[in-house]
Amino acid sequence: MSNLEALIFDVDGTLADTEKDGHLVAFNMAFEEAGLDWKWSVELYGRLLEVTGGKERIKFYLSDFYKDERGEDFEIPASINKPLDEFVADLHAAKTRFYMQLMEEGAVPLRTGVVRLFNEAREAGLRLAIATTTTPANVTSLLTHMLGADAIDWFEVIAAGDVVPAKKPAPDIYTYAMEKMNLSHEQCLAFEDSYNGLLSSKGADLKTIITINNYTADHDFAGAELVLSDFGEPDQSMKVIVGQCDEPFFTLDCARKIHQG
Ligand code: XBP
Ligand code: MG
Repeated sequence: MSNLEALIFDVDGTLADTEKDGHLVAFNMAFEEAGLDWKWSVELYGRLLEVTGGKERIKFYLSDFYKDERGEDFEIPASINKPLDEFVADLHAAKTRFYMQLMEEGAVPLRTGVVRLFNEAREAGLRLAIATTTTPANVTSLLTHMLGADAIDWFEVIAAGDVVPAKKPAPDIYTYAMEKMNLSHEQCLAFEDSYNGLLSSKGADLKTIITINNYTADHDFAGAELVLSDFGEPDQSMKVIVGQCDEPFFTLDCARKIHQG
């Protein structure tokens, strides 16, 4: 068995609860700005999360939900007058702008234990990477506003968004990150929060640790090595839902045991 060399983190839902408090809010702001009378609820957004990628999610809404809600298919208003792909791309660009604004305002804090785990890993000389479906600018914005401008340099690779054509649940984004680091799956651990994320990391043969959140608590995590409520802190114990970790919070010791196990 190889040594553990790198930790690869998903972003949305794993590092922060960005779906409900960031992406959803930004989508609705973009719809309003575009003069559309769409307003996604927290519940509807949970169903839309089945499809990863913001542009893909807008199209999923139009193809699978719009008619049920409104009784008719969506037609691009004459005042907008663009092909669908361009309409969706422009709407999504506005959503990214609003999302970055929310990050600047500090709207979404990092989840319990995330900063501690980053620091512990850096002190131990482990390499860090990101493998996410979201737009690269969103990742930069979250990390710099929560951790400081130099935090981008903590990550050897930030694999994000359209850098690979097939988004999660395809394994491509993890494979891409490992190729960039010149590491094999046996030298890395993945951290995820969702079923689609786990399919992606497992598709890349990575041992995976899950931290659940409100949107993903009932997902099927068969195949994950460990399922946790969060990473915990010395004064804030995590809950171990599946698997074994003897400490009250997730440490590198625990990560190494999982990797070797
Ligand atoms: C989560 C996603 C993303 C975001 C939206 O990715 O599916 O689509 O919801 O981001 P992950 P964009 O959990 O892999 O971080 O609108 O920028 O696509
Ligand atoms: Mg996620």
